[in-house]
Amino acid sequence: MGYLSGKTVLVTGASSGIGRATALAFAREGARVAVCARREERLKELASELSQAGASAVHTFILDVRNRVSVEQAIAALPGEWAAIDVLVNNAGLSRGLTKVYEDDHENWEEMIDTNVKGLLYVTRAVVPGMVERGRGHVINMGSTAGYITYANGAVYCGTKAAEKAISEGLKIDLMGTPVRVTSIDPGMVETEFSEIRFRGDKERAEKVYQNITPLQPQDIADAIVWAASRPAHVNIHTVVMTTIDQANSVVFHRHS
Ligand code: NDP
Ligand code: 8X3
Repeated sequence: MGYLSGKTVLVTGASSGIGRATALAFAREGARVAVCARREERLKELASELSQAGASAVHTFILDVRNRVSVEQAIAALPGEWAAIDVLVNNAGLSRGLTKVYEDDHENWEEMIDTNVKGLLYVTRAVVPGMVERGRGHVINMGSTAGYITYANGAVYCGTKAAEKAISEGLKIDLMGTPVRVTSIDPGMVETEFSEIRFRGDKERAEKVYQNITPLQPQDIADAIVWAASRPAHVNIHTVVMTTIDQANSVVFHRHS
C-alpha cells in the first residue's frame, strides 16, 4: 500500500484544470478525496470519475473560497470521517484581464486578490489548526512562475502569486516545531481553462497564449503534487518550480515557428 492510500485529501478548485487532475491523481493513489469548487455539476461528474480511479472514498461540496464565513462553515460542517484532512491542496485561483494596472478595472483586482490570496488564507486558517492538533498534515499551495518575475500587464495576478509565495514561506516558519509540512508548487504555462477565464470566454485569444508552444498539462502538475505529498514524513519539499521545455521563466518563451 502506498503512502497516500487512505489519507484524506482536500482539493479546492477541483472542477477544472490542475485541481481536477490533482484530485484524480490522489484517487489513483487510493486516497480519500474531498473536492470543492463553485460549479456543482462538474463536481458531480468528477465524483464518479474519482471512485472509478480508485479513491477509497469521495466527498464533494460547493464552496466559493472568497466567502470567509462559507469557508469556515463548510470546513466545520465536514462529516466526521472527513474532518481530519491530511493534505490540503489550495489550488482555487484565477486571473482576470491582461491590462496596465493604471487602466485596469478594480473588479478584476478584487476578484484575483479575493480568490488567490484571501481565499487561500481563509481555507488555510480553517484547516491548519486541526492538522497541528492531530500532529500531522501537509498544505500544498498553488503558486506560479508569475510570483517570481512580473510580466507586462499582469501586475495584480503576479502580485497575488508573489503573495502566495510569501504566505507559503511564512506558514512554514509559523509551523516550525510541528510536523505539518508546507509546499508551494510553482508552474509556468499550463493548458487549462485559465486563459479562457482570464479573457472572459474569448477562446481565440486564449488559444493564442499556447500557440506554437508545448505547454505543461494539468497532469504534469498533479504528478509533482502527489510526489511532494508522498515523501517520507520528515521531508518537506518547499517549492517545485516547473515549466514546459519552451519556457525559461514567466517572460521568456520559445515559440516554434
Ligand atoms: P482553471 O480555470 O482550469 O481552474 C481553476 C479552478 O479554480 C476551477 O476549478 C474553479 O472552479 C476554481 N475557482 C476559481 N475561483 C474560485 C472560487 N472563488 N472558489 C472556489 N473555486 C474557485 O485554471 P487552472 O487549473 O490553471 O488554475 C488552478 C490554479 O493554478 C490557480 O491557482 C492558478 O492561478 C494556478 N496556476 C495556473 C497556471 C496555468 O498556466 N494554467 C500556471 C501556474 C499556476 P469554479 O469556477 O467551479 O469555482
Ligand atoms: C499562470 C501562468 O504565466 O500565465 O500562473 O501567469 S502565467
